[in-house]
Parts: sequence; C-alpha cells; structure tokens
Amino acid sequence: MSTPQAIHLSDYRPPAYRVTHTELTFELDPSATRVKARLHLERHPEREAGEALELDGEQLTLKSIALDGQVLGEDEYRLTEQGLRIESVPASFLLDTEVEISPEENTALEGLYRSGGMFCTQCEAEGFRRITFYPDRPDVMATFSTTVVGDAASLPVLLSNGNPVERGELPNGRHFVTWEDPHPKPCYLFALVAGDLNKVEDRFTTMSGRDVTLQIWVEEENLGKTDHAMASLKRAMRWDEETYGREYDLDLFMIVAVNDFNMGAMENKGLNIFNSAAVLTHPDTATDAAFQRVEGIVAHEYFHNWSGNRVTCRDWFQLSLKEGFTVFRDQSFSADVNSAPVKRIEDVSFFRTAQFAEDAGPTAHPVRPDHYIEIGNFYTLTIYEKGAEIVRMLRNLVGWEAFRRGSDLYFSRFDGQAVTIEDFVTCMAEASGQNLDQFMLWYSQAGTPEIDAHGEYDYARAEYRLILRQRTPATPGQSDKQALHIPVRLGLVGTKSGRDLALTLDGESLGRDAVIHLREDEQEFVFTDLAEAPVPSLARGFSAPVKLNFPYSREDLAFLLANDSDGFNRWDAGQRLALLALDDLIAAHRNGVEKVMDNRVVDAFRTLLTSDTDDKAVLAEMLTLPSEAYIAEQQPLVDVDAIHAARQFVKQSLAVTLRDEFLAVYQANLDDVSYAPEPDQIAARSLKNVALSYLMSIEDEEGVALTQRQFEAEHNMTDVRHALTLLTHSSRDDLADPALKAFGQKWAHDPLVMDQWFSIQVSRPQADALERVKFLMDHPAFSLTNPNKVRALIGAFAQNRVNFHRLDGEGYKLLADVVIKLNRLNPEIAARLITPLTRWARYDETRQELMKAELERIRAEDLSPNVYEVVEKALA
Ligand code: 0A1
Ligand code: ZN
Repeated sequence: MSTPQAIHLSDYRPPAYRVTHTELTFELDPSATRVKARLHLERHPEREAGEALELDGEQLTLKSIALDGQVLGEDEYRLTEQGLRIESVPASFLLDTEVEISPEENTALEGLYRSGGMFCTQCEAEGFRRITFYPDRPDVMATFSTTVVGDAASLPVLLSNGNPVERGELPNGRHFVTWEDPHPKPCYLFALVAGDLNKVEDRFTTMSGRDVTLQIWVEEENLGKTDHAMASLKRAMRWDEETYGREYDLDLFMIVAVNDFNMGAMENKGLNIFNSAAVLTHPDTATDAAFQRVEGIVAHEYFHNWSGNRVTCRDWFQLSLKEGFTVFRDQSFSADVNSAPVKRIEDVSFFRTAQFAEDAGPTAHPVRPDHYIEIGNFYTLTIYEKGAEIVRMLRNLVGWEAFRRGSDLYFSRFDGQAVTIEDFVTCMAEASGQNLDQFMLWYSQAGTPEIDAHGEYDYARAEYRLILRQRTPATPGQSDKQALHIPVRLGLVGTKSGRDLALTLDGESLGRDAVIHLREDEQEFVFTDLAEAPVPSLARGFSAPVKLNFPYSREDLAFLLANDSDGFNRWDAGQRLALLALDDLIAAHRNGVEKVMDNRVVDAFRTLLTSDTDDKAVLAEMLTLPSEAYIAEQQPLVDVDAIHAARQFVKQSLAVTLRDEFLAVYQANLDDVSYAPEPDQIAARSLKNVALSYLMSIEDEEGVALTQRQFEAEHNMTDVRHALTLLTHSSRDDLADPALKAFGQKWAHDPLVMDQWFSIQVSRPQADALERVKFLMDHPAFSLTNPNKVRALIGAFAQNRVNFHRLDGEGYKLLADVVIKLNRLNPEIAARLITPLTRWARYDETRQELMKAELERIRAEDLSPNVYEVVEKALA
C-alpha cells in the first residue's frame, strides 16, 4: 500500500458531474455478485465544459462499460486503484457499467458484505465505491431505482431503500424485487439487505394523518427481541413531530438487525441497518443500560431522516453537521422519556472521561476538521459528542424558541441539499438575531478549554467578584488558540440560607440562576447586593464542554452537595469531593504511607444514604465513585495501580463504616414485580445494585450471600449481570469460576449475551485477566472478524486499567498483535482499537517506552490508510 495522502477542506470544489438518477441491478452471489449501474449524469452548472469524468471505485472488477449506449474501448477510459476516468464526455449522458464484487471476501464490512447467511451493505462514509463506480461524495444526490435478484430459497427477503414497486420469479430458482426511492440521496445512504429474515410489523399514523408501515427484520431466533425497539421507534417518531415538527416522509420504515457491523447502526433512507446489539433486547438477555442504549440509537437513526438525510453534508468535513445535531436530538429525546438529570450525568461523565482524553491526545481534532487521511477515523467522540455539546450551547444561547425557529428555517431552506456547518449556524443567528461569529471558533479549534475561576466576597460592599480566565491548550497543528465564547451558567448559593441568591450584575437583575458570557481571555464579573457570602455553583448542567477549576475547599463541596439547587452540580460537587480524597490516597499509596479515609466523604455518603429522596436514579449516581478512567484523567501522570488501590480503599472504607445503611438501601429496593425497562424500576435497580457493589467490596459473608442469591434468582439480566460481575471481580475464584461457567453454558447459544460474558471476565482486576483473553480468543464463540466480539474481548481488556497496563508490556503486545491482524481484515476496527496505545504520553517512562515500541511494531507493517493515520499521529 502506498503512502496515503491527506484531503483538505480548503480544496473543496463541487463535483464536475452530478448524477440525477441511479438505476442499479444486483445479481447476488457470495463470491461473484454482479452489479449493473446506469447513471444519469450531467455537468455541474458551476463547472466548465470539457472536464474529465472521474468516478470512485475500489476492489471492483469491471466487466463492461458503455456511454450513451456505445460500448467504450479500452483506450477511452482509464482504471486505477481508486477509480475510473473518462477524458471526454458530453454535458449530459448515460453511463452503463457492470462490475463483479465478492461479498464473502469483504471482511472490512464496508460496501456489500455477508453477515452469516445474509447480504447487507454499509456505505457511509465511502463504502459505495466498493459496490460500483460512482461519484462517492455526499454532495451528489440522486433518486435511486434498485433491482435485487437472488436465490429465492436462501434469500426470500430482498430489501432496499424506498418502496417496493415490482417483484417476480426468475428462472433457476431466482426471484427479484425492484425498489424505488423518490427522495434524492447521496450514495452513502444507499442500502441493500437480502436474507432469510422474519419481520415484526406495526403501524404509525403521522401528524398529518398518513399511515406508515414499520418493520423490524431479524433472524428467526430473534423474533422475541424486537418489542422495545419498535416501541422506541414509535416514541421517537411522535417526539420528532411534537418537538421539531418533523414528519416521516415514506410509507415504509424498515430496521434490519445484522450480527456483523462496524458501528452501532446506520440511517440509510427508509432502511436502517442495525448492529444486532443496538436493536435486540429481552429482559433475560439485555440490561437496563442496553434497553436505554437501544432506545437512544433507534431514535438517533430515525432522527437522521431529517438531520442527515433530507438535509445532508456537503463534504465529510461537515460530518458533525448531521452527527452533532442528531446526537443532541437523541440526548434530548432520552432525557424527555427517562430521568433527565441522570441522562445528563451519564452523558457528561462519559464525555469528560473519553472526549477530554481524545482532545488531549495526539489524535485531537476540531469538530470540523480541516484535513484527514481516512474519514473512517473521524467518527469520533469529538465529532459526535462535542458536536452535540456545541449544538446544546447554541440552544441555550438563543433559547429554545429561537432555536426551534432556526431549526425550521434550516430544514426548509436546505431541504434536499448538501450543506455546511455555517449554513446551520447562520439559520440560528438569523432566527435569534444574535451574532454567532466568535461562537464559530468552537468548530475550528481543537482541545478542551480550561477556565480558572476564583472569587471573593466583600462583606463591606456586599459584593462577590468572580474572575474567569480561559485558555485552550495547544493541540497537534494548532499552537495558538483564540478566546472562545463560553456560556457559563451559574448560581451563587448563600452560605447562611443554603439558597440561590438573587443575582445582580452591572445593575441588571438576572434572577437566581443565570448565564454569563465569557468572551475574553479574562473577565471579571461583580455581583452586587449580596447579603451573605456565597459558594459559587459554576457551569451548571455542564453549560459548556470545558474544564472548570475553582479552588473549592472540601467544606464548600460538602455544602454544595447538600444545598445546590442544580441537580447536576450537586452530583458534580460529590465527584469533586471524592476526587480530592482520592488524590490524597493516591499520593499515600505512591509514598507507601498508611491510607486514611476522609471523614467528610463518609459523612456525605451517610447523609445521602439516609436522606429521604424520591429521586433514586440520581441518588444511585451520587453514590457512584468516579471511575478509574475519570480519576486518571485528573492526574498529571497516570499511576494505574495507585488509582485502583485508592478507589478500592474508598469503596471498602465506605462499605465498612456504612454497611448497615447500604444493606438497608439494598433491601428497600428489592423487587419482584415483572421486569419493565421503565424509569422507576431502572432507578430502583441501579440504587440496589450500587449498594450491592459496596457490600460485596468487603466480601463478607452476607455480601457474598446476597450477591450469589441475586445471581441465582435469574430475575433479569440487569441483576444477573451485575451479580456476575461482582463475583467475577472479587478476589475469590471459588465464587467467580462456577458463576462464569453456569452463565457461559446457559447462554452459549446467544451471541449478544456471550459478548457480555467475554467482557466481564477480561475486565476483572485479578492478575489472570490477560491469560483469560488469550484463552478466550480460542473460544468457539469468539471471532476476529466479528466487531462485537473484538470489542467485547479485546476492547474490554484494553479498558482494564491495571491489567492492560501490566509492567511487563504483555497487555500492549497483545493489543498490537490483534491490531496487526485486523489491519488487513477490518481496518476501521483496527484503527479504533489502537486508541489506548495512542495515550502513551500520560504514563510513566517505562510504560511509555513499551507502548511506543508496540506502535513502532505496528508501523513497520504494510498498513491500511486507517491504521497508518492513527499510528503516524501517535508517534509524531
Ligand atoms: N451514521 C451512523 C454511523 C456510522 C458511521 C459509519 C459506519 O460504517 C463505517 C456505520 C455507521 C450513525 O451516526 O449512526
Ligand atoms: Zn449519527
């Protein structure tokens, strides 16, 4: 493979030719599928006459080619590794090609491939070029007419986008279905599925009274696992009508579950294709978290029908245009139908752990990158989640009503077009009358801004001066950063009253909870008429994706934990308090000094445990200690062992001191109602299971007995999996082994449950985790060509902080070995898997050297562009 070249945003030009209509015929065959394409092409009005036609095409065997019906001679076109070029073409013409491809050899899972006995496609971002010669770019939008031909016995179901318009029998036991999609779309939204599938069907009446057929297609054994996805889909359809005024636009909406899929799911027009893990649920096989994930992903893909499909991206640099907006929409939906505060806490804790780490590492990039080698590497937390945070800030800046007007304007102005992030933000600026020029920097500047805040209360003047200073650290290719426009939502909590004080700034009264705008490097805000000294509650609800430092004392934090009116910041105060205690313990561990538990944390927990809250979901979050990964994020240099030991010490100290309180909470939340993935039940289960984690952490007789009982009761997967995890992660193999064995035997037939079984064992802190990975790689249920299995086993192990970072380097070596194998089989998954190694700079010198050595070893291979790009950045 030759050295891959970067593509730059600044080089964007409209395509020389566009396709107005695309006719496709697939003759399906595992090793030799024939694809006939007839493209209706015309010169782009902004481009000159006489330019060559260039079509993308990879791994295609050209069988025939004709222009306006005339077969082209070999000197009339040129084939390269990347595609096909015809030097001279008329202003408008028909191009017919026929190619052969081999779905069964397609292990990259991009283009047309096999998953078990079925055929399916994945075309985003650039998979369509592995199906036929085409201008494979999102700004070429065409209507599609697709005929799928296949063996009637093994492939009874033949699906594509839009509506079925014709079907029939053919000689030799074959049959066909023709599909027409009336909505012009880029080829990345094309989809085809063929297989022995069964459907579950339902109906939805849209807001204008149109009747839509909803289908979920699965393999027979999964027929009992679609209810929740169907219910979620209907909820999402209604929500998008009520919240954004968006109605579905075809008569048929289909979801298909496939076992081999690189990502979660894909929003192909009218035919969403899902990783089976993102759609199938059953109380016995899926946890509450999985139920909620499915609901969110079904909604996400459905919402793309407007934010992505009707209005799409001009080029892949604009990826966050559709993804940031759609993630924001799915987060809002999940918040509306579940516990809103818990949704925000979960999203933010994940964001601050994983996106902050990405933003601080060698692959950091802006939400709108300005260059890339492989777009497949840019389906990142920055594009998705930071993009969503930016949209959330916009919503908060302009207010919901103006935001909704801006959204309506965006959908009507750009319907059927491929547009840019400016187009979106301009609609918001127009609808609100606000100037968003400085705000646009959020899209172009990488790195996590830090705000250093400090404040002073002046008794004599009854004033509180808050000083905010912002800086964004340098990131690769961006050394100088400008000041961003950062909305900081805040309250000042009176130390006497425990209540939010009335805010007066520059003579203006702002209520008790307000947003101040930080636009300069440093700004001072003087709040007047304050009768008591406050503790500031800053960046409420995580009002901007920043790190906010404030020199809180532990007393301040305990005070906020008890009094802050903002639920999110109350939780955050608890996290900050725990982090301060953990800092001391990490230091003690490193220095070999005896560890002493901070009583303020114990007191805070006691208050929480005995408080009479009705919000169990939030309480469960409050009782959850920051994860090892999040603690690591806060440390200047990551000491995995000290972090693990310190966190374990806190957990056990709390469990010893507050054993009765945890036990009472556990018992108060036992239930034997029949399982439903509903907010109240989920909240009670989380709280109960958090309590059980503490009880089991000290492994006393009662904790063990309760955990075993919960495991054996087999009430639902949430409880069973939690108990199995606690047993497996305990220090006692006599607890772990029989439970793992029973579970593995019971669920050997269910790949999604086996994924959980793999993950649980390789994330255990005991020293044999790595040996288990090696052993399990030979397990019959494991497969290197199935991305879910790779994530469940190898990916999960790489998150096992103490064992992946073993000092003998064996964890790194194992990961690199897998990356090297996957580099050929599935470059997209290989590139993602490298991530933990790219973070070498965060570790001690010994580990740094070991990690870099593995990166070098990967670099010495013949690399796919995906892996090449990541490794080069990591070693730059
Ligand atoms: N657009 C999808 C994500 C997706 C991206 C790439 C894929 O294959 C390479 C698959 C799915 C989404 O946001 O859900
Ligand atoms: Zn998406």
